[in-house]
Amino acid sequence: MPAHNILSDDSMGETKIIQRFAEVGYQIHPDAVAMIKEHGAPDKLIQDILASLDGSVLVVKPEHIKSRLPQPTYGVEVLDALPTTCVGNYEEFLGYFHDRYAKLSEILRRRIGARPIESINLTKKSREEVTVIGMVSTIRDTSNGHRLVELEDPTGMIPVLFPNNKDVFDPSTRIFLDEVIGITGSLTNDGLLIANRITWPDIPPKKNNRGEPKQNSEACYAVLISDTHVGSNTFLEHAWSRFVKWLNAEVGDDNQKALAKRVRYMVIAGDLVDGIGIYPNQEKELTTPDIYGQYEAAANLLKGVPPHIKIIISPGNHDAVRQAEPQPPLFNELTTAFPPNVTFVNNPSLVKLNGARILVYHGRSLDDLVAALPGASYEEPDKVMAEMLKRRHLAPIYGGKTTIVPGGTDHLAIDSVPDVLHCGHVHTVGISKYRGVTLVNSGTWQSQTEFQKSVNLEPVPGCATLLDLNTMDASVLKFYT
Ligand code: D5M
Ligand code: FE
Ligand code: ZN
Repeated sequence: MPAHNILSDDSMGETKIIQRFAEVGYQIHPDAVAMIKEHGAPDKLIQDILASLDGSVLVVKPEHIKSRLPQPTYGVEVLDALPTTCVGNYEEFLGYFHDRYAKLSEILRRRIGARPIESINLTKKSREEVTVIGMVSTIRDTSNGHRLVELEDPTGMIPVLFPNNKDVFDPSTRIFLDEVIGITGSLTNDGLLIANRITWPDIPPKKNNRGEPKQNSEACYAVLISDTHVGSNTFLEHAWSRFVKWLNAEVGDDNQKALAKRVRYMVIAGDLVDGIGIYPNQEKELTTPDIYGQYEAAANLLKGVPPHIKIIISPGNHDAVRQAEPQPPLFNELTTAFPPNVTFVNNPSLVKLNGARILVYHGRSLDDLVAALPGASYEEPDKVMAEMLKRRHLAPIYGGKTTIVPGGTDHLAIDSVPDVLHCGHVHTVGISKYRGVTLVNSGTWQSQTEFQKSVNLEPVPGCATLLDLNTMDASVLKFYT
């Protein structure tokens, strides 16, 4: 006799399920048992199935169960919104940094006990180990080779010394100005904190970041792409049309076709078009030298995607919206030709697809991070993306190539942990997991431009990333040979 599960009144064991059907004269296929077992309300489901069966049925099969389950709908939920206006004045800058501090210090505080800087300055007890959380306001090297960092919080400021004879943190990483960190160390009599340990806000170490159960248990995929650069003469039309054929299940073996039919979403992480006047002499490399024409061409390409696939488009630095981040969605006047299955969102944007939370960010800050982090490279963009999660910020370096709109809110702080972080911009492909979060840089559909050649950028074009929205596992599909 199976024990009754006191933790959940809804759960039902296999034996019980088989018994329920046997009592009324039916056998049941093991796959059908598994489907009932996984269901949230098995009792009601069984009643429903039994009521639907006619006398001709001997064995209850998965299709009998399926016919009683609600047909899944594949919606797009956009979880963020942008402020309507921003002047860029002093108060807004102040508000922006206050918000950054508030969000990131809260995340740190949940992980480590810490004291306000003011209380430390008042006590100035020597040799006691203390922890403070603050925003980095200055970084400099002292004449004898130590590193001196000033940390600020709303109560005050404290100088922190990183002795050059001690590895306080991994030498492959760096502290950036304006980031919020925790420092544990000992205080000297004159109020200097000698750092022993540094803590970044980071994300929880174990995979259990997914808050909600999957919405549909049937196989469901998203294709993640980026940087199509439509309008450029280096746009790879041939690779694109192979991709579209694949999505329409017109190519490949039966397995490939079955897989393609399970794709419900396409997410484009910016640089949909090549734009106008983005880099010197760009006009010589455009097939469509008109911005409206470029978006119209992009719309026509997307009309080839099966209409049941929901397409989410976030802008990038080549798109015709403001450059400073967060960028608003593409304006209506640019999007009239697009099919109805397209949703335009901000850059960055958090979208929920089939219960999975995808943080989409074009990735301008990757340029700043690659330049600043020792060992970082364009060949492994996903490794650099992990730094964003570690710092809980999409653009941890302020004042580089990435310009940020100083609205009162820091929209680039990663305040809730996504299931997937999807970027583009660097035109290379990288997939990995960081503490259970899937990192994807989805590459480009543009071959190397003259400009990229001059800066030694070797793109990885014609790839789409296939993301399983049940497991969050990602793999690369190649359409360019
Ligand atoms: O950016 C594609 C890639 O090219 C991205 O990694 C940045 C790099 N890039 C863009 N502009 C420059 C300059 N001026 N110097 C060096 N590298 C650059 P995209 O946004 O598609 O143009
Ligand atoms: Fe690009
Ligand atoms: Zn870009």
